[in-house]
Amino acid sequence: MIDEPQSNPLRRYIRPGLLPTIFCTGCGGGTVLNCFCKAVDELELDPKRMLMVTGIGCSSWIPSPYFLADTLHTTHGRAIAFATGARIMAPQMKTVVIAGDGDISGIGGNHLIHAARRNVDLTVFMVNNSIYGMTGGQVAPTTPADVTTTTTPYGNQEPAFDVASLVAAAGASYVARWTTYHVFNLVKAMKEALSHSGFSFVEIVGQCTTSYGKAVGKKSAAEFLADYKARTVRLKKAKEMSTEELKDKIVVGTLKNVDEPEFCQRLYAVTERVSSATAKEAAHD
Ligand SMILES: Cc1ncc(C[n+]2csc(CCOP(=O)(O)OP(=O)(O)O)c2C)c(N)n1
Ligand SMILES: [Mg+2]
Repeated sequence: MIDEPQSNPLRRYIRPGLLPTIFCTGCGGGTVLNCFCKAVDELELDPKRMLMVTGIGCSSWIPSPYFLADTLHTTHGRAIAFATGARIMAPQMKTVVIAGDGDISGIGGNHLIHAARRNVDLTVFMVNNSIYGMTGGQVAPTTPADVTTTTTPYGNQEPAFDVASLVAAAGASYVARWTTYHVFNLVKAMKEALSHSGFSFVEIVGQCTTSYGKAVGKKSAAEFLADYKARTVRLKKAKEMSTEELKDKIVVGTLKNVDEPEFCQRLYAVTERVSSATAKEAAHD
């Protein structure tokens, strides 16, 4: 995105004076920001009634400072914990988390699964670049096996998390996965997630042309996007494929979209019940 206010109607969602972004050339962060602005615009959401919560990492810069709304830029791995508290106390705000794979599924993994289990009304966009990008390319729980990173010089000996499946199994009521190649599908999924009541989660497989590019020998966004295109399998087709056939594939689509009781509403209802019972008891005393 170029900092020319009149050139792009989505420019009004970006905090003034900050473009071009500080993202590396070819980084997927700009695409995610662009798609998010588009989703907000198409849904006609008022950014004044949105709270963006994030942690630490390159992907955490997408909402903060770039998106022009209230932001809570928290510590590494704690975005969902802060967002849960904010969502409970400020239900008038649409609470959205955008952060990296390390932040959300590594250090913040426990917050993630419990927020999903509780079905807290949060929208979470996890940018999965398969690495700790900002800190120079350390292995993440999402790094595929055998990839050589700065902390796995002989190749990663651990399998990668399938974060979208993990979150779906933990109890989230909306879960999807797309890549930065699939911009139209991504905008649609973002709109669905933002419109959903309950824990909604979109895993966005996106390129880190610097740290992960170094790890896998890719230099440009074009190389990454061609690779995403080649390795993507739609969920429906994936269901007919064997584990062996699905090795190295990126399964995309809506993994889950159900209506389940949402945590904050349950919390407000029980609080109301207990406080009116306490008030009645006090009136009898
Ligand atoms: C408690 C704590 N541990 C470690 C760090 C260092 N640190 C900052 S960002 C980061 C990883 C970022 O990776 P990710 O969340 O995937 O974001 P990316 O930069 O890849 O978008 C780490 C390890 C920190 N800031 N705080
Ligand atoms: Mg990362």
